[in-house]
Amino acid sequence: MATQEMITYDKIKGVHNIPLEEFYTSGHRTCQGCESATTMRGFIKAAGPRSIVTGSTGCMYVANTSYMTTPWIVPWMHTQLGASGSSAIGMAAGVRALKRKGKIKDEHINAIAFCGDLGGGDMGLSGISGALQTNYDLLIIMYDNESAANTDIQATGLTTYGAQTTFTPPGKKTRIMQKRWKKNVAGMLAVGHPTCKYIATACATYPPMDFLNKVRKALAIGGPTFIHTYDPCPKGWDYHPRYSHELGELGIKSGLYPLYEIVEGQVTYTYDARPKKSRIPVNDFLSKQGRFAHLIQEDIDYIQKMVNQMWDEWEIPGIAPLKGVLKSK
Ligand SMILES: Cc1ncc(C[n+]2csc(CCOP(=O)(O)OP(=O)(O)O)c2C)c(N)n1
Ligand code: SF4
Ligand SMILES: [Mg+2]
Repeated sequence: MATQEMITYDKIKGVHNIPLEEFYTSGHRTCQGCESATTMRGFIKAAGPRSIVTGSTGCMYVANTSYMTTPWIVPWMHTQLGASGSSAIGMAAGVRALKRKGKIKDEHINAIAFCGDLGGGDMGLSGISGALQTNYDLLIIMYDNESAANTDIQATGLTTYGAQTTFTPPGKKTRIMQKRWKKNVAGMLAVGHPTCKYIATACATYPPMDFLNKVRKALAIGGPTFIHTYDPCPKGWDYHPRYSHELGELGIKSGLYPLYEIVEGQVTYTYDARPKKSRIPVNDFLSKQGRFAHLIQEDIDYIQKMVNQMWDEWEIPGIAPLKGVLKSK
């Protein structure tokens, strides 16, 4: 059940349709080539000015609020590192109460909360789960740069296998310290939250317009919704800032980052990596980043094997890590 009048948006068909108005403007201090900043700029462009936003601690808080300045043009609040879910509920409940009491006009207001992969995917997972079980109109965006970037690139549950971080330095005795497979946050939330109206994964710049339209779709559907974005980070991933867009595209085309949306239990692949020929070798993605420079062929083969398994053997490829049902005994 929607909690306020629904909003409609036009589909953004090409670059000429992208709104010119900016609500995340200049004046931030993110690194050159920061894809998470593009995610911020994009989601609020797609959502428009009748939006309120909270963001949990991380690069997208610290670099965007230095020295008492901010690039946010819409009302924006900082929330505690693990609190994106609860702050989303608070915002949506506040909007509902103010309208009920006649204190604000009865018009649609978007409640959007964002969090990083550590803040949302690890620390704040329970709060997000709670938010997705409400009937509030809210959207949570988890921007995933695959590390606790703001505190100098520590591994999180979403860091790609094998990556060098300050928590997982490659050594002489142990070549690989990051031995966990990336946590499947969007898939986990999708299979466990029947109240959640829309779940998607996205990348700010690939395929063009896709992320913007996913944000619009989520907001138009209302209900609790969730989007996980894959955000190349030049500092943490160790590459020249000019290649951020290219790395996002390579991550998706290699099959490492499944791109899809789920509406009412129905999956649509935005980039269909199920056919083998649509997947490029994972090494085309890995070899362009310093964080994987220590990998040897054996490690690359292992990552390729795991990615192939995800697309060829999972019951719902790239989303639900089950391989089917065994005959009962
Ligand atoms: C409860 C709590 N623990 C630790 C910190 C220190 N801290 C601030 S930002 C951050 C990393 C956040 O990582 P992520 O959510 O992935 O966002 P990113 O920095 O990558 O943008 C940490 C550990 C904090 N602010 N609050
Ligand atoms: S460290 Fe990464 S996520 Fe943080 S501002 Fe720089 S590029 Fe963006
Ligand atoms: Mg992060």
